[in-house]
Amino acid sequence: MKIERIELVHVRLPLVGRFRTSFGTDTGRDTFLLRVVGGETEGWAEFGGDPDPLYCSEFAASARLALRDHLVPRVVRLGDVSAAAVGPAVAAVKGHRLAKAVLETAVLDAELRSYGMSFATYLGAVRDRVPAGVSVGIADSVPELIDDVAGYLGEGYARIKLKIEPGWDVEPVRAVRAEFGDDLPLQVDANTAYSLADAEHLRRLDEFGLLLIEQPLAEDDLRGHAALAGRLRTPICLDESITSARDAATALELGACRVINVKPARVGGYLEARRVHDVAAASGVPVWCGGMLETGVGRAANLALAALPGFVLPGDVSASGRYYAEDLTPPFVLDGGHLNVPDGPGIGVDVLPGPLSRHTVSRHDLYTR
Ligand code: OSB
Ligand code: MG
Repeated sequence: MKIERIELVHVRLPLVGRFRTSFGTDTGRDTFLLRVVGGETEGWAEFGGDPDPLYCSEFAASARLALRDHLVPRVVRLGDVSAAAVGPAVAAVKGHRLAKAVLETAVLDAELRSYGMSFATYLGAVRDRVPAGVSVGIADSVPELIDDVAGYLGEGYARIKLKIEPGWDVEPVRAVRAEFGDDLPLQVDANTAYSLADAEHLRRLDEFGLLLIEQPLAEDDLRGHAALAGRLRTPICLDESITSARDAATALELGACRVINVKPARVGGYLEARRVHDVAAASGVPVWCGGMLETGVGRAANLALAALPGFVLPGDVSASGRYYAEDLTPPFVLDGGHLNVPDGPGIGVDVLPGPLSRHTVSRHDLYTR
């Protein structure tokens, strides 16, 4: 494919409710879409980060610069561009995985649309629907949290993840267990808010039969996670720490985790995400698909990934309505606690012009031929 144009569309959508984590509170999603036009085809992808470097070091403005000055020129220079060639072309640029991911994904969408293949087929999906989990933010009080969880369970969500932080951990988990019972698939996510000195405190979570505790310690503390794993019965799952398939292999070798949250953006794209899946599967380690509050554009591709055989736990891939009153694509809706995996060409959904224009802040060309 010869690339004719790469356009960056800055979008901003209000969230239906605020989303609080140990690192901040979001009331909206402020990100950008990349549109790659080539020959007879075009592809879309969503940047999987935020305006602030609080979840990871990258942020929207850093990604725009990385794309404009370093990644797009290297890819366009290839002439005939394929998704498989994007990674090697940008490998000399250190880091900037979220920026690399959005570029590779947009090229992949364009490429797959040109020959009518879905992401699901391309990646090796083995399911046409996946169970939906939901990530529940920190609430102002335990009764409000119980209301939030009850609402999601009423909608049919198959698994609940509670965001935790010091001061909001044992009590909310105890209350959710007391209200909804021991059979509810339940897990927690700390987003790096603890230190190894909290090991005894975190051990108090063991009595609640959680599926896992996600990223309790700093992202670069694999040794600490391995030490903590020796003191907890609850399996440790890593999110922020895993930025590549090599990281995954290292973390498993060190005993730093027993489960991996795979986020395509965090590892540099869907091709590397599949390699993370393969590394975990080779060790019999379960993985699940994480989320970054994506619009339908990012969600569609995540659903295809979540349909791979090693994704044996429900992911943070929820219905559009959990995030947005109006999505940028036809909304993803729950069907018996599941979401259907798109089977149309590329990501399998189209960006809707009306919603896109209502939520667009600005558009810029990063490249025109
Ligand atoms: O740590 O998994 C996380 C959202 C933004 C940034 C980081 C995380 C999350 C979530 C929500 O937990 C996942 C989602 O529903 O998209
Ligand atoms: Mg997480």
